[in-house]
Amino acid sequence: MTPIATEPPAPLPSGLTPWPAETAARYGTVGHWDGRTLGALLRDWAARYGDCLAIVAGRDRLTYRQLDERADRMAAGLADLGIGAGDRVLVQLPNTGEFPVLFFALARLGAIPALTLPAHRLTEIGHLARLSGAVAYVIADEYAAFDYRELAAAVQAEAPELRHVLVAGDPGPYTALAKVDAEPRRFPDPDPADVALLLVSGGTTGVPKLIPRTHNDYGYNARASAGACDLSKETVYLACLPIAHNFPLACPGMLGTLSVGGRVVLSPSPAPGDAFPLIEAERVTHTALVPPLIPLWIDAAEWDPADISSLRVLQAGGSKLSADLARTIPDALGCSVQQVFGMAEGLLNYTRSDDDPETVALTQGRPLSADDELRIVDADGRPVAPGEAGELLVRGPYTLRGYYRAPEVNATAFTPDGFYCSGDLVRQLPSGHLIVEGRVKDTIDRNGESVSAEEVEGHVTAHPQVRRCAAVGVPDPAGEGERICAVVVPDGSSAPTVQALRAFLLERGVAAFKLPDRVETVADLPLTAIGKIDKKALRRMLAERDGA
Ligand code: OOB
Repeated sequence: MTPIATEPPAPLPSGLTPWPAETAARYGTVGHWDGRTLGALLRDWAARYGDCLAIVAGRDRLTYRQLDERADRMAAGLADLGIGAGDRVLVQLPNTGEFPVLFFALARLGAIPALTLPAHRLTEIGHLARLSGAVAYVIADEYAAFDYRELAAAVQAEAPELRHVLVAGDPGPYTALAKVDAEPRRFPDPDPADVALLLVSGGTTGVPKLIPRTHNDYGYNARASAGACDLSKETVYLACLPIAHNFPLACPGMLGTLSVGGRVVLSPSPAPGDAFPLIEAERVTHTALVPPLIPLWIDAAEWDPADISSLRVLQAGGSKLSADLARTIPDALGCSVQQVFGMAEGLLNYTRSDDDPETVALTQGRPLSADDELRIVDADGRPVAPGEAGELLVRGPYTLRGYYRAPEVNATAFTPDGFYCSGDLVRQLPSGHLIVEGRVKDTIDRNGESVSAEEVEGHVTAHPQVRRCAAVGVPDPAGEGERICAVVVPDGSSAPTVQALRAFLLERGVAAFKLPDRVETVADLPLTAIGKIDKKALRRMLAERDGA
């Protein structure tokens, strides 16, 4: 098949860059896109699983039927405020019962939630409010010692189109979300091929971008994920990562669990103190974490009295899980581990329950869909030899064709034939499983050698005195390039010295040019809003330490 380099299709008024018509038709014919909206899906699930418990959040316990009815009432209430099809609504809620109700209420109206994370602040929210042209902003009153009503005042001052601020909890000067409630009525079903929601890009560089996801593609994302992860009516899924993130929302997360009649438990945070009692009380079977949280869970499991023996699968994704940590999970937490390499832009890779343990420990899974098209290319865009590392490009039935209102970014983030350039450096095994080697640009330029930060981190973390490590390049005082700085969270009272660490790596057979030149100790690594290591913040911290 020779792809013809054509101009990518122009975005629709909704901001969606559509798939080519023939491709869209094929995704429909093979059943990936089933033509149902997210709002219609909830109606079907309520018909099928009516009195089963769908959502547990604090004191809220909603059956499928109750969730369906509440979504209808809130949709009517939102419509009474003048919010309708195509309107964007900025949503910034923690994991509470209001989230699923609002999510489906907006879907029923054809209004489009832009899903921001509780950790976002004025820089991100102001930018996303302007970019989306949102007419409403939905917040909690307070969460994690932060008052979102004050943030709302600052955002409103910057974003003139923002007419409504709706507050879960004490509304202060704004409108209580609980009052957004009216007699249910039916609204015209939105076009399943159009935008259902906007996800925020997880990139650790630059300002966040908005990712349009359609009813068709997101429904498929959730349903296929539920299948690949063997979810069933018996599944009790604990959402402890922020529910606005793609991973707990639909990979398979909340939507995947609801699609098979399971139960979703929302935890206010991933801290063991919040999550463990819920696992015990609700007999949770599945949950998802980012790798930096897993050692905390393993520590807590040693002393926390809660019984977490119901847990069957821990999904780990969002950043690289080391093989060593993967191997310790079954004994330490009494469950199996599943690696998930995904992105808000679309493509998902899962290890499967029938993969052998070493494949689960060593790889980040294989693509979800038979129609995920992967290309692994070198710096010139040419396919690498099988098994070699290169940049992962992808297109498929749930991978975006363009960011929302971002023509300049789109010109470089996509190939002319519609592949998304992920920036991830991967290698693919003959089995189809991928190994993530790092980011294409997360390299340290040391004496003319390009060193993968991720590779250094893997070796350093293997040292018994190292709990976590992030490798970053710092300016070389003696020359043009960079030196390798290993920023280390010690395991125990002290980190290894730079000499000890270098000796340890040499012992492992690591090339001399990859050895850290410097070790910095920190109590904790700075994390992004979802809990990945924040290298931008780390570089700032090192520059401050160096008095630059
Ligand atoms: C998930 O989504 P995002 O959008 O927050 O971040 C995507 C990026 C990927 O491009 C990759 O660089 C990194 O996060 N990543 C991983 C990884 N999973 C994601 N890097 C190494 N190993 C992994 N397992 O993070 C996300 C979305 C859906 C499901 C799971 C994670």
